[in-house]
Amino acid sequence: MTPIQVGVVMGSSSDWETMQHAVAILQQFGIAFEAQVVSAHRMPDDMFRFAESAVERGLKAIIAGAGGAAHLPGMIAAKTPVPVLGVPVASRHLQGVDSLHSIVQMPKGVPVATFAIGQAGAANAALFAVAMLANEDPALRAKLDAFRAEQTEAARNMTLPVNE
Ligand code: RP5
Repeated sequence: MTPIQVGVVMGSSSDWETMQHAVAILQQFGIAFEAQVVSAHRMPDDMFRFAESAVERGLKAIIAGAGGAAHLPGMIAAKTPVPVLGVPVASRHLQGVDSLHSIVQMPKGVPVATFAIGQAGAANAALFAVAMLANEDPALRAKLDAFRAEQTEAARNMTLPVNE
């Protein structure tokens, strides 16, 4: 079995609607991953165990999504040198601006790569993880190139009602 390369964690099952878009990209590229709920506030000991074991379990990147007081990505980054990619989940009252600020404003020395709020951020975090892994994997790089080429073609084929 291929060893797990990417860990996907989120603060609540309510984040799945957003975070499934990260998982879909990892599946599309055939990346071995694990996905689970790890709440910074409701299960802090589990969060530390997850972060502390990331290196020995061979994780190359961790995609962490959270909403509101979104401390999960930053606290995981505080406990592991494995790169953490943070996804701000849109919150009910502040539409994810709170999540974005919570994730992006890390103190110097403990970085979290922070992506856009919501679905685009989740998908892009996974694409970023793929790009990192592709540095050491020519076959994966070829898949990423093909993905980009298809995307370019789709954009070129876009039409506007005014021209039809
Ligand atoms: C955060 O609180 C989670 O990441 C989630 O975005 C938010 C709300 O969680 P639930 O109350 O829906 O479980 O920790």
